Amino acid sequence: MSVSAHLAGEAQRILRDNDTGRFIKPSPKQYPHQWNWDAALIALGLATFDLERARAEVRTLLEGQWKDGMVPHIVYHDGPSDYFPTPDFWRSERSAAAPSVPTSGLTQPPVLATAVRAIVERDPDQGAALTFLREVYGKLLAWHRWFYAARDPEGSGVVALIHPWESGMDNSTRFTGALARLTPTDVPTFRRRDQQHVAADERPVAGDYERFMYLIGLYRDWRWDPEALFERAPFLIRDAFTTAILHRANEDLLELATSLGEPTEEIAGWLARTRAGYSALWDEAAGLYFDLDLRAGAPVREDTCATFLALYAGLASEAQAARLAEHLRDPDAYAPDARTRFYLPSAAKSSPYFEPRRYWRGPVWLNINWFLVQGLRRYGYAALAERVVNDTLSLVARSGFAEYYDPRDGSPCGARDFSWSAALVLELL
Ligand code: 9WN
Repeated sequence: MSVSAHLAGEAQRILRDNDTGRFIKPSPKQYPHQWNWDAALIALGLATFDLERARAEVRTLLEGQWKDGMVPHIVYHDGPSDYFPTPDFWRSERSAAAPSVPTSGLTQPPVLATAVRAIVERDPDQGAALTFLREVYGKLLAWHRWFYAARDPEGSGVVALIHPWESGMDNSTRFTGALARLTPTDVPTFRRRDQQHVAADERPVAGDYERFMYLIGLYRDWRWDPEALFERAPFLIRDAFTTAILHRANEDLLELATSLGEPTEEIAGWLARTRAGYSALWDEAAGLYFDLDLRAGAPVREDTCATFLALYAGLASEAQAARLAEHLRDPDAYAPDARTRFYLPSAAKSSPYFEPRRYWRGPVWLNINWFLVQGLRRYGYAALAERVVNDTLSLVARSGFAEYYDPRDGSPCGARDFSWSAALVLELL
């Protein structure tokens, strides 16, 4: 059997093993509920071999959609487990917009419309594909509308996060400054459960967790009301990463609208708004995109993998793309050298905060590699894209489908048999 056939078989097995019957868990033990961008990435992978299962994953995630359009970051279909926070920590029911199934009160990067487009386009039965699309289209549109209304009420074109978890890159070095400025008071009592399955030095530090819980405590007291959150959240960052994913998802949504004969003006308006606003994040001297910390009133001058998502979204000019590609080839920043052997460290090696095994502060994540490959191909950097594909496949071949990897030696970190690692390898093969 070829290496590719073996990897594909293993990847499919992991997705099947993590399938609860209703949704696919991100990993066997560490994450027993349905997560938002995990479900979208998993659906993309499923769409390579089981379209019906891919459609089911999308439908199940959308069961958690709030009445105001938000698709939450965790859906607790089966109630509490040994994962913390449990539903009673979120108290989503304090919002009149919450659905009947318990959920978190935050959202996550909106990859879903991109996955739906792949599911629709790959279906040889276009009649069935359009029936599915009609079922979910309005829900995707409502979610994107919510993003612009709730997280960009000022119309800047760049959506803001109220919690690091919304980025999916929880303890990224780009949040270190904003988290350090918080003074957690009246933190609800909590006990971390994440270190029961994963080594403590591969997880966020105690100070970060305390701040994650402090923010949740505040927001549930404000009944998860989007207006209050945008006005009062002590953590409010206009995020280059989520905005790039949203922009790309809007390109896909526009295509889907066209195939249904639905109006496209509103989506075209969002695309124009983000295209205009995103350029304000570019720092010409650094040659990088930086988030904007609205509470500090200053750019977040941290060099992380988030900067490359502008390629995935087509938001960079040719000249900006060339600067980003140059940066990718710089061994002091991201390129493999004596210190690291694999693309793409999640934070630049030059960052004082770089930690090669600690979660989003240095390890390689396969979803980020997948976004990067799409972006490099989009701008014609084929050789660099192939290098990232090769690194991704060698990581998996040597260390299995881990949640993340140490970029120095490729050893596995975090959870094992991780669903999106499996799904995206299927996409890349
Ligand atoms: C909090 C499920 C999720 C991913 C995130 C990743 C991690 C959760 C946690 O796991 O976050 O949402 O408990 O650490 O950071 O990107 O969606 O795989």
